[in-house]
Amino acid sequence: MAEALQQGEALPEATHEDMANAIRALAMDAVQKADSGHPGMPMGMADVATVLFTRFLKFDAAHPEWPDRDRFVLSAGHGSMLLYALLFLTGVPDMTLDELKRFRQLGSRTPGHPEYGHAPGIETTTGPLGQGLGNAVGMALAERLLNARYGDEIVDHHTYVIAGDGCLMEGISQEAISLAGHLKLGRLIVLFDDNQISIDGPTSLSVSDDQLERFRASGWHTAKVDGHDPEAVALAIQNAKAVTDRPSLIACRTIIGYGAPAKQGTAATHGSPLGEEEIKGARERLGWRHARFEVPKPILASWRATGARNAAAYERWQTTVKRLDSATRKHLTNPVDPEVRGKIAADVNALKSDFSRDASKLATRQSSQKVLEKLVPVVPGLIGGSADLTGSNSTLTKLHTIVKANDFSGNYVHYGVREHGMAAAMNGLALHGGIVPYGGTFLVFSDYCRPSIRLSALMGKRVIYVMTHDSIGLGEDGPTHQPVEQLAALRAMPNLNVFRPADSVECAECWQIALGTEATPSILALTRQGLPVLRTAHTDENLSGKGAYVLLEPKGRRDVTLIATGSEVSVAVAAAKALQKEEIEAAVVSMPCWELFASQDQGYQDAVLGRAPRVGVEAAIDFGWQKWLGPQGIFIGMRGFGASAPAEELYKHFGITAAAVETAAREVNSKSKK
Ligand SMILES: Cc1ncc(C[n+]2csc(CCOP(=O)(O)OP(=O)(O)O)c2C)c(N)n1
Repeated sequence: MAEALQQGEALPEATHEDMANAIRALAMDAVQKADSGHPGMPMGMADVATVLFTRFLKFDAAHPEWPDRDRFVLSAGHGSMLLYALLFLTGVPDMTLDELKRFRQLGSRTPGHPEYGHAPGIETTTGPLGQGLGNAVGMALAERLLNARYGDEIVDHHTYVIAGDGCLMEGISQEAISLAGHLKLGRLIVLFDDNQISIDGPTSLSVSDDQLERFRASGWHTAKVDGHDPEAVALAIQNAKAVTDRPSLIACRTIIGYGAPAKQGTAATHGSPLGEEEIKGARERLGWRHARFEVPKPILASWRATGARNAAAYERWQTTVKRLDSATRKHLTNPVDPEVRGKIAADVNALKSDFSRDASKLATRQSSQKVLEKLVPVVPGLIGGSADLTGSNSTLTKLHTIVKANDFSGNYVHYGVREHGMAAAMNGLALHGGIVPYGGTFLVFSDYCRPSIRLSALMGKRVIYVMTHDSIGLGEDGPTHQPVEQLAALRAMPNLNVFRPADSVECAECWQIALGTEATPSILALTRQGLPVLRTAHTDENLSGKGAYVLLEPKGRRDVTLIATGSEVSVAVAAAKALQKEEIEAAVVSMPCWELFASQDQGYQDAVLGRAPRVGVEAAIDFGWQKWLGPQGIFIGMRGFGASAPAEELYKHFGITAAAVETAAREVNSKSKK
């Protein structure tokens, strides 16, 4: 048991070694108690982390949400006990010794890998290797963007990352490193746990990169140190901080499982408990004579002093920030406050009214651009971008200026052809706070972003993915570029709103929802091809907000319900009109967001879907559609990959036409009468 500290008690200062060993002991003990986990990395990086926290990291354990704190990202998330031990030792509220004892147990704040939101000080969810590094690039970018807006007195901090061999082997690391180097993110400092071990054994089994050369080639400052020499580590961090025009990599040569007598330096320490014998030996070797989970008073006191080291700086910052007017101050942490929400609603309604009167066809990607033209000045911290498809995604407006390495006053990022890096960076931008990121690519390349989209969803962050060219409707680029299974795959992901607006009016509504939804990321699946306006009668109500609604209701009975999304809603409307001539009364349900519709009460769902037999229309595969169509329903859509041809021909070729919908409607209608 850690002994309770009395306030003001004078205790001798603990040595660096003692403080680092406290991390090692807690990691060994917690992993052993849980009977699973990764002791090797926390034991190996304990020295580096101790130097970083005791001498450099600007944070205040009593106020872990301080917006101007340095960010610490544990990209090598399997080493979660390193982070949990640091948070406990420095005195972050909620991270108690009991939580360490409940490592990896249900409902604890200490799950197997660090999960954002489980305790303050966990800056991001890590575990999928490389993602933390990608997030950190976004955080470091956020810092510069907000610094350009708020000034040095309000925003002036560093982003530190611990990344392992695994993080650097992952492809995403290349995108992240390259983007950070290009943007010259000088306040990003990566501490590479250069222990030359991964799960299968020595890294020489699978990699021979010269990591320093690799980072240097992307414009980074690099250094190499003995990760068990605290002075060398401190000097390297100090030097890295002095290099302000480039991000820094410090390769810290460490011994995985440092202190474990038989296992240190081997993959055996990576992901399994060390075992009682080995732990006993490690305690002896490290000179740690204390019981399990015991941190002696002087050592804990030194750690707590580290946690309180910046208390005065925090107070000073609080005084400074009070000088800002209240709206600007609020936007630093909450860019879409109620006032901004009100402005968005007013602008969206004005736009919807304009759109509803416009007879010309417009692709939803273009409608989206028009929405952005209105909202860019309204939403503080709205940062756009695209992975080199700016013109195609229509993500840039006349009101944007470009973010550049030496000028962060802009609000649009050319992410380059780095979809995965963009998505991970957008997570970092959102996690940092003060920023609402959106970024574009083709919907088919959502697959390239998917691991990061999953983390936006898991963490519950407002990241807006503008994914255009959302079906065979993109035409001639062919099946490599035509998404068919992506909508279903994205809809399978929990806590992700997948929007597929049918026209400009719905597009404006979907943007409004995406911007107003703080704890859920959004996909806006938008067309390349022009679409007619279907919502010709203006209403202030955001009909897309319920996920689906009746767009066209027959006057009398309903013989059939046609359910469609996006570009196929107009196909359904055409079919409904044709069916009426045959006295088949068809309702059309537009369903821009399955997830929001599924969250409505049963009464609303029943009212919208009705009792008549159903036909679904979407230029994608049918996976998931049964939920809405029932066993008797018919789906009109794709059965396999697309083809290269003009869009209109493709719709005919694949049988996604009003005529096909009419035939299906006749069939379900006559079956229901039998
Ligand atoms: C994307 C991804 N792939 C695979 C894994 C499984 N995994 C966890 S740790 C690890 C090895 C990491 O090696 P290294 O970064 O050197 O960590 P160390 O052995 O030094 O702790 C692997 C393959 C993962 N967590 N994420």
